[in-house]
Amino acid sequence: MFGEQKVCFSGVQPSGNLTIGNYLGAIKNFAEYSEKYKTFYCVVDEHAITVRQNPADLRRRTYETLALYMACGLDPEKNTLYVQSMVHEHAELAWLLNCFTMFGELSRMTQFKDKSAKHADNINAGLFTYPVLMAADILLFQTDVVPVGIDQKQHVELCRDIANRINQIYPDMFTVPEPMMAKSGKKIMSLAEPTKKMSKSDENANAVVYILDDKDTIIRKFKRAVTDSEAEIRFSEDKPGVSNLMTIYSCFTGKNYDEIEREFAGKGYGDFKLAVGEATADSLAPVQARFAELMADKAALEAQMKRGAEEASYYARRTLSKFQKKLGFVQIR
Ligand code: AQP
Repeated sequence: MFGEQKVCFSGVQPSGNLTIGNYLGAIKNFAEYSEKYKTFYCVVDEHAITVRQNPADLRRRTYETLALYMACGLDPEKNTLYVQSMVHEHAELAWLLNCFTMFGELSRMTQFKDKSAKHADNINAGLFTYPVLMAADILLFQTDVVPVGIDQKQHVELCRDIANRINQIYPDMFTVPEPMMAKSGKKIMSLAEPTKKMSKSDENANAVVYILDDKDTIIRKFKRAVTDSEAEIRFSEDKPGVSNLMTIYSCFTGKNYDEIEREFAGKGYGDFKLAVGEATADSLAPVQARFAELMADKAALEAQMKRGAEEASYYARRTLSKFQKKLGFVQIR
């Protein structure tokens, strides 16, 4: 909370091409918060380097992620849109928070366990302390709500624990944030292994639908999606593949599961998969068209990066300096 206004913060890593999981679980919902909250949406490039990145790809994806924010309806006049590494207070606050975060807490983070299994040759300290940087991202803006997919809920809970711990020592230092999850779409699953989350860094491109995939590719990927041996379109825990497709269809069409079951009663998976592909492609088409326009004007994106970083820094500086003062750091202005 800054003054009377409640704050919303979220971020997306430019660690790969963004997926419909990132879109439905996070970005699509960001715009809804602009009316009610002071919103900060960040391209979290510092998080992305916990896994090795090709520098040229990281740079390109940073522009692309910012452009996608705008293409998905985030108006830079109503939202602070910026790049994390351009606001040095993120990394500075992260160090301070490290000193209030326990080794045991970080060891319990499931994303750390998953990512260290996946990148066994590079289990770096950044991968381990990633949730502390995320806590800094959030606490820097005295954030009230954090829209995220379910995979990030554990990190927001750790952020709350860190904030509460610090507030006990230094009363009223940080606003304690709440995670906000979409009713539907908070966990979109892989098309190849529907018990696993859809991830932008998945090596199997057929398991993932990217926001920027063209219509033919989207339809082809849905046609190949793993389902089951029945031919019944029904939402059920024992039908993870079909249920995932129903969730995606529901998110893009606004229809609920009962309506979808009725719509496809007596029809086979072929018809259903085609309908999911078409609904997805048609919904993404305007985003893709706007994205192409935005990417054509690199100077405008850079101007936005600069303006966004200045706006974010103004608030970030206030929180950081308040905390430094409480900690006993000498401050001479
Ligand atoms: N499959 C998903 N379903 C719903 N929400 C999802 N999110 C990610 N995957 C899904 C949400 O998207 C936001 C941005 O995610 P991130 O860039 O911080 O990284 P992540 O959570 O680690 O997502 P990825 O796609 O799996 O990235 P990689 O492969 O680099 O690790 C978050 O709010 C996240 O919850």
